[in-house]
Amino acid sequence: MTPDTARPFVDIMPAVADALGAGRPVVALESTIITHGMPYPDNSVMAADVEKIIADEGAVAATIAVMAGRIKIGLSDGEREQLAMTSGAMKLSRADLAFAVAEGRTGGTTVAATMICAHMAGIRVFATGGIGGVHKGAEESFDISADLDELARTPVIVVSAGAKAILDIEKTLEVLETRGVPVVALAADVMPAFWSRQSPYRAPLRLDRPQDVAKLFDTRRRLGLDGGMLVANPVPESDEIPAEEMASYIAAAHRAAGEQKVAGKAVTPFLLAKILELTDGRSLKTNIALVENNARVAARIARAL
Ligand code: PSU
Ligand code: MN
Repeated sequence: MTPDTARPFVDIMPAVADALGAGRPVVALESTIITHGMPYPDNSVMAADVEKIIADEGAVAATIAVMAGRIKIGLSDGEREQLAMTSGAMKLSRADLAFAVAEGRTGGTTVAATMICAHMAGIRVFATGGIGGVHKGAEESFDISADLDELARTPVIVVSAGAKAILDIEKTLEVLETRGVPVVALAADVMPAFWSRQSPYRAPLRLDRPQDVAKLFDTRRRLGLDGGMLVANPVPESDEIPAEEMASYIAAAHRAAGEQKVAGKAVTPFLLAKILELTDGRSLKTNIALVENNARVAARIARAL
């Protein structure tokens, strides 16, 4: 764990500590998706299912969150359920992780904060739904997720279904390239778009197997190249909502956000909730399926490492 001074703030679940000590595969999971990304009880069911998928693949799951000021690396069933039911949880990124710890608060960790905590614990692979990125209209709002900077600096592999399709995927790819983050589509030539298997944009890099991703990560480390990597894993065909169909829901959700002047951290949770409503719950089903799919791939990458 780096740095050593972080230790007093971190609780590593015994099963996770044992696996890390023995060099067995561990996959980190984020918790903003639990506190802000999905409604209760779907969030709780999803969080438990994803942990089970990772276990079935022969790896140990570590869901990361801050609870009453403690950085939790792995949650018990009871803690996970408690977090899923919490209504006032913070949404924690690099900017406010220490605030939550210092003030004894509870919060879901975003991709950025989960990467930081995973790295503290020595976990190298992490599964989520979709990363944050450059929001549409960022040239006016300056709304660019801290997830992108974290990918540039913290050496963790993030397995996602791409950037969430509510974002400007093209600009997100540009920023990732500028910041030196390898973006690898898994067994695909184009970037996936979260709920949809395809976006109009070519993936910067393509690899076909989890072990190839592990090899690239190891090669980067051995070359002394800092920072993380983004794996873009398309949602399974049976669960996807085609991009043409999503486009109108996404546009309507953006209109509603504009009318209600939603800003800052609230934007992503608002858009996800609005799209859930507009699709009558179908987007949630797809979101759960893609997270499960990412967890499976992350476990295979962790095993290959
Ligand atoms: N993936 C999902 N649902 C989510 C998120 C990811 O399927 O809610 C969360 C992640 O925690 C990600 C965050 O870091 O959304 C991005 O928020 P923002 O755009 O405010 O940086
Ligand atoms: Mn933002």
